[in-house]
Amino acid sequence: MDNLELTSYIKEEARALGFDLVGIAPAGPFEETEARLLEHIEQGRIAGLAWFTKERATFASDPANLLPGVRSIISLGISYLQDSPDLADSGNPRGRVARYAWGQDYHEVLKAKMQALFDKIKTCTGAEEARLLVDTARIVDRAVAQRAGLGFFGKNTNLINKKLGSYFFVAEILTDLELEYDAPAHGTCGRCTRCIDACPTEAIIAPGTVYNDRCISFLTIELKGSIPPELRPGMGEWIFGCDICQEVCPYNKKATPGNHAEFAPADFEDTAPDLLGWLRLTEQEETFRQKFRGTPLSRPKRAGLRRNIAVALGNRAEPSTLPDLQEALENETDPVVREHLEWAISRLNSRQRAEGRGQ
Ligand code: B12
Ligand code: SF4
Ligand code: SF4
Repeated sequence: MDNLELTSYIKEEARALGFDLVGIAPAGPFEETEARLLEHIEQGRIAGLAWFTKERATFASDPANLLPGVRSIISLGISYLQDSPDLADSGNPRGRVARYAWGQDYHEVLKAKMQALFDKIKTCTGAEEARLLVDTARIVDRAVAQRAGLGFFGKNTNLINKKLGSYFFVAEILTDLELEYDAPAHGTCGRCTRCIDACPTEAIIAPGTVYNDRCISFLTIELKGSIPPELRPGMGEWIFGCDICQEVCPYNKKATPGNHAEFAPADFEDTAPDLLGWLRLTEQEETFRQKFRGTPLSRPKRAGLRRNIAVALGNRAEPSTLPDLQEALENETDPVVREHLEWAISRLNSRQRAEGRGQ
């Protein structure tokens, strides 16, 4: 097979394995990316992720650090958007879970698909060496995907594909094979600023610049310990991740859902969970593990999820939830969760006092 035939074969096989997007980029250093990352770190915009150091940023900006002799990067994208039903009122307040976390852990799903693709490539080329990467932060997934033509950077920093919107994961295979390259993607948000205006914690401080430690995604998933009290009201009912800057995006309003079974929830009720039900469910380590095994929701651990549920209940501040919150507080031993439950109770009490004064 010549380069052109091999490139077409890889793209066909990638699509057959379920990838919605595939593009090939040359593997030279990402100099602009490095400059942006270093500036990001210097300005304190990635605070909270201890592993995100200048050394790592520099390493991540040259694919040859991961695979000496690398020539091409096969960039892959897969939609996680699902058609979803309107949920009936459950009686209890509901929380919200970001769409990317509705189904199975995407790292595992994508790794398996990439391995299957590389096995095919190996069979027909004899290629031995490759690196299969997804979300490792040892390479900047979005910068690679933009270079390979998968999408352009939105002002909310997400990569946008004109057909799929931004609800898609990206991953890549580094290889020493010589392939035919795609052109980088270009696109624009125009004068739209909906994501910047809608972000409830003002995490998007300028087009293309997100302050990590203000982002609800970081606060609910990555942050260990206490959530800064001044950011809690903005978190609304999000208990895992946040989709607001994507939900308001015009490109997502007309996006075609991938409806891949792996990213569909086992139960649609869990996409907007009954907060009191989940407060009870997460009381025991064993029930927590059974329920969330193999899903992204196991990441913040039981205490992290309970902490987030407490914030969401505090934001709803519904008087009917007070007995459950008090009972949870009596039985809770984790000091961080206790403090968030106390915060939720104090929000309920202030609301009741305010309503009492208004009568
Ligand atoms: C750290 C991280 C986070 C952090 C910081 C996010 C951030 N915006 O920086 C937190 C925890 C907040 C987070 C949140 C989310 N994340 Co995240 N995250 C990452 C991770 C591991 C590294 C990203 C990074 O390096 N950030 C630092 C900044 C400076 O880099 P960057 O935003 O990628 O931007 C670079 C380029 O893309 C470019 N660029 C970016 N924006 C713009 C804008 C303009 C105008 C220009 C010119 C250039 C440009 O410049 C930078 C350097 O080149 C990547 C995986 C990976 N290995 O790359 C996933 C990744 C970016 N996350 C992803 C997802 C799905 C999310 C969430 C949507 C999850 C959720 N629903 O809660 C949110 C989105 C929040 C948001 N608005 O960004 C996907 C994004 C897919 C996509 N279509 O864009 C990724 C790629 C994971 C994956 N493999 O699929 N994430
Ligand atoms: S994910 Fe939510 S908190 Fe983070 S930048 Fe987008 S809207 Fe803001
Ligand atoms: S909401 Fe508007 S500004 Fe934000 S990413 Fe989408 S098109 Fe761009």
